[in-house]
Amino acid sequence: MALDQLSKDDRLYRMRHSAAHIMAEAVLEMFPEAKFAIGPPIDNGFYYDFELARPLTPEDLPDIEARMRKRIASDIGFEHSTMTKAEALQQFAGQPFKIELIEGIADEDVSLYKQGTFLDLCEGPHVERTTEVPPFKLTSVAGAYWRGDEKRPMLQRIYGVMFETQAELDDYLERMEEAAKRDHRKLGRELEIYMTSDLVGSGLPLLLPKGATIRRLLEEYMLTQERESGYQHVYTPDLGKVELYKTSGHWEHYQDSMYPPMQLEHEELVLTPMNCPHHVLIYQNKQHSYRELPIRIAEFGTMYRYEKSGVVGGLSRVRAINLNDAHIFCTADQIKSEFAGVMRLVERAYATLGITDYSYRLSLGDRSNTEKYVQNDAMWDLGERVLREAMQELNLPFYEAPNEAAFYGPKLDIQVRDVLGREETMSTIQVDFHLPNQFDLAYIGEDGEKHRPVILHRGVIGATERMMAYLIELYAGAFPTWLAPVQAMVIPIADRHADYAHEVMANLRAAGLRAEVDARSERMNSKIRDAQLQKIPYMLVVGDREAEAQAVAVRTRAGEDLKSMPVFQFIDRLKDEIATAMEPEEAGPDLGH
Ligand code: TSB
Ligand code: ZN
Repeated sequence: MALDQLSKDDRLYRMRHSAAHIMAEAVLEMFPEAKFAIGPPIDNGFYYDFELARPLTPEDLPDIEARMRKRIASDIGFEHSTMTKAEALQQFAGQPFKIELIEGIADEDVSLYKQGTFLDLCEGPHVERTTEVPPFKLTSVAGAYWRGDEKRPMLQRIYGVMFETQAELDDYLERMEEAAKRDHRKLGRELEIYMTSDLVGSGLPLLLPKGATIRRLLEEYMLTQERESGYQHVYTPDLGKVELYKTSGHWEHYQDSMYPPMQLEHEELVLTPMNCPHHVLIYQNKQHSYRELPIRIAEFGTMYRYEKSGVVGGLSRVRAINLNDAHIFCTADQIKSEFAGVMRLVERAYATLGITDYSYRLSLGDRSNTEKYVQNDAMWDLGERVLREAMQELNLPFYEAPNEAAFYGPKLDIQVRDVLGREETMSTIQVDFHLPNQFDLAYIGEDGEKHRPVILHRGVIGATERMMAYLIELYAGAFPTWLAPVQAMVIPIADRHADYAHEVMANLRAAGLRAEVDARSERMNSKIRDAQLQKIPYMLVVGDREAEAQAVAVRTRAGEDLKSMPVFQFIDRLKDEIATAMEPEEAGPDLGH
């Protein structure tokens, strides 16, 4: 079929798929011993996985590209054929990954495509001739496990991007370049927000003073909001006995994500993968009457999860997670109003943080997967119904995702996208009828009898690490003043102004603001530039005139000159700005305040 008659998606699918084959042929020419795995089209491009005698470097990519272009220009056809499995096994002798794929095919015959010297096991479809392949670029090499399984060999994956026109390709590459500038891993290092160390381990970032300031500000903000909303804060240890997690069900359904037990004297301890069991025990510490409910137990709790090494990275997916966690113990009648209360907290926090681009995902359990999810259809039905109704009553749109629930119940997740467009969960509200049963939780009802409470698990700003990664990228490091680790840099014009500069800094600090002095003997302009590069909101330049008038000459990081003003006036101005930012007009949907 002629390419131009197909839908754009079909055309791009064939083109990208064909480019993957052409890339494989180029790699075969460079590495005759190469072992081939799979090479599918993906969003924006394609990849192919290989096992090669040496690691590829980015410098190899132009060479591979040049070989591909030569093949594309030669206008070679893609030829389809079939053979029996037995023939295919012979044909692909010495290609262990292809052999494994052939063995996994149910049909008698297998489908193949050939272009030039490269024959591949493949269902197609492809373009007819190599000249139909449009502009592309190879972008990176990464490690990828065969079949995504970390117990299988690690292969090398070459990624390419491809669009129908050069303009679309250029546009995409430009957007990626912009995104790379905002990448929180790059900015996190440059702005001294966090570091990592091989000696500590992957997924275990260390927050530097500036990162610690941001995290503390996020925590203080949420603690205030939660106190106002009737939450009680607790502190619980990062360890617990295996027994505890056997009771809760984590041991049975969540063990893959847990660190192995530590045997000590006569105890077996694990790092907590979630805070719920500890909070449940706090609820159980005394008897509760229906009049006390809902009881909202909150903690910035640390959870330790064994996330696969391939997926941890920067701050967005870590192995020690500091979660803005809470467990709400309530009656069945209170679920919806508590749910709405959490939504209000989320809306308010997002408005303050400047997060506007997000969607609601109803995350469901796969009931046939009894390893991952507790088995109890009635419970799943009820949880899902409650969440659906709660969202409908709030008039909030949501989409559904199978196999994304917690092991104990369905969740309503709030999804954001990182600079590269990858979706991740920031906030979550979960309905749980399971843990209350496991721990035999009760409250005394109006009738004087024991009743079972429900637990709502929730994270409003989610994990502080993930939130920080998101905010760094959202603001490209230029945090709003209330969240900026350093709000004002005082810059003395000459050494003789250093004393006055320190006086200004002390005044700002006494007013609760975060200020520093750049006392280096650099030129003033280069100090201003450095402060701008550090994305510090205000630069306060001080010389003879300012010292005399108890003033500061104010510049913003955007390059605006606000001229000279008395120190106290600058302090008032900053405090106003912060107060306004922290009580924004609520933009989101009306959740019935
Ligand atoms: C909300 N027990 C509940 C809690 O009470 C719980 O732990 N839920 S969770 O497993 O869904 O995790 C809560 C949130 O933590 C997620 O929504 C996500 O925002 C964040 N999170 C989970 N794993 C990671 C990770 N590896 N790195 C960063 N953040 C994570
Ligand atoms: Zn929980």
